Amino acid sequence: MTLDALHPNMQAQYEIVLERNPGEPEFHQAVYEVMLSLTPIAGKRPEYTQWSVLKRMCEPERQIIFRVPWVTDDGEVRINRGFRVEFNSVLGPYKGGLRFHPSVNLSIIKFLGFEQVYKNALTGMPIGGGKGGSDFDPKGRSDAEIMRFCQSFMTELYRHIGEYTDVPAGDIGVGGRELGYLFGQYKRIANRYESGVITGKGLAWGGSQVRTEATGYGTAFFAQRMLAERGQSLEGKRVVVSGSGNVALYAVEKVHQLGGTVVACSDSNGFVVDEAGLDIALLKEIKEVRRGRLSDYAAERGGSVRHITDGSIWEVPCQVALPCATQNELPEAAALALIRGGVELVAEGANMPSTPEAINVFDDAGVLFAPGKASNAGGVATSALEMQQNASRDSWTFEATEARLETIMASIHDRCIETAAEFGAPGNYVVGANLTAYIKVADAMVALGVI
Ligand code: NDP
Ligand code: 2IT
Repeated sequence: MTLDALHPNMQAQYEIVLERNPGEPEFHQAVYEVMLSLTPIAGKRPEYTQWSVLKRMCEPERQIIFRVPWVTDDGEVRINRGFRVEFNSVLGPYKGGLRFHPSVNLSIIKFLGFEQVYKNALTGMPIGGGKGGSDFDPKGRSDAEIMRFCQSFMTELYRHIGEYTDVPAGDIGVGGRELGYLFGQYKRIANRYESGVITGKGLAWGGSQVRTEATGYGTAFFAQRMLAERGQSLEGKRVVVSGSGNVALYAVEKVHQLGGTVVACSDSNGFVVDEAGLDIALLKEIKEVRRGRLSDYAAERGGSVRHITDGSIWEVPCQVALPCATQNELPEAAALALIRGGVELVAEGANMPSTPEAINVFDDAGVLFAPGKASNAGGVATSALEMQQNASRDSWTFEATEARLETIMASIHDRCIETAAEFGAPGNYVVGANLTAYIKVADAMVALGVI
């Protein structure tokens, strides 16, 4: 991430971001990646890069940090920190997930919120961008502890959110169970059944078909479209997916439905290699129902499955790689290992899993690369479909909703390709995604004035 790589018009602005946000490396990284993509319009299209637009884009509209006290099953008082960064509402209410993970801090929530603004713009839906969460670690906690934590978290958050204001959803460590407790507490405090205040809800209480599957399915649809553009498909491809949470599981499922074979996935303790192709039913049972580990998968699946705890999943040879775990999980050395293993395409299911150095390696080697803000946008797009169903008190079938998701992913793909070609970077999905989204947000910010 060198200053020299940025267009001269961007350098001073990036330096200000560094100065105003010390100690926030993930946030710096996310801003840098977008600024790098602005080169084709910097100096040429002043209406998009004028100081105030970019400067305002780098400053969240509102940042909320709060104490979350809760009591363990043993009667101990614990204090966590809660965050909600309401980044940009020029296109619609703030929209973005909540992450519960011990690594959460302001830098991580700001990078995620910044990414979300552009991702949400790419979906074509009327949603702004925000993100939140807590440094709470849900691992090993009982249901009752999770519930008390969620209730305490919402007791502060409720005053900041609303169907027309800010609409949270899930992210790492926040799934259907947590969203249920969060929505329940909101409903109780607000004394109204405001379905559209949270997305990712259960099907019995206002949720949408396909929202659970949407991010992983969308990532696979996006990869399929990238291949189709080159007269290929996922059929017969050897695929590696990192992570084994919500996004990873449904990426695996859709890749299998599209004829590919996923031979490896991971969690924070290691990865499994299953040459016959991962058994998705067993994986879902272990991860979603039992909240177990990949070591359980290896033990129960038997055969030649290997559980490896001292290496990198990116050493497993594959043609398609879908990083679906967390930020910066795919550094330069991993990119080089993937290339040695014959990778042809990388599509990000996670947010910012590849470092800038890794992306350079893929570029130089001619590997097709899709950034998360394009390829994982299916989750938030389906959240917007959930809001649409809630607003009209309707619910759609699985088939109809999945068809909408597939169309949205195709249209994001095609817009990226068109914009990249228009601005002299044909086939570059990073430039295509960042410029498409940036121009959309910038246009709206100019139209709405200095606010
Ligand atoms: P989950 O909590 O369901 O799963 C996360 C997975 O990643 C787990 O397998 C977890 O392993 C692994 N993981 C998380 N943090 C780390 C870490 N620091 N080191 C190693 N492994 C880690 O989260 P999701 O599947 O929802 O999210 C995965 C990624 O996708 C995130 O980047 C998220 O921001 C992004 N995303 C999620 C969307 C959604 O709708 N849920 C939408 C778009 C993007 P372990 O269980 O061992 O911790
Ligand atoms: O990163 C993401 O896009 C999400 N975690 C989903 C956000 C949402 O509001 O559905």
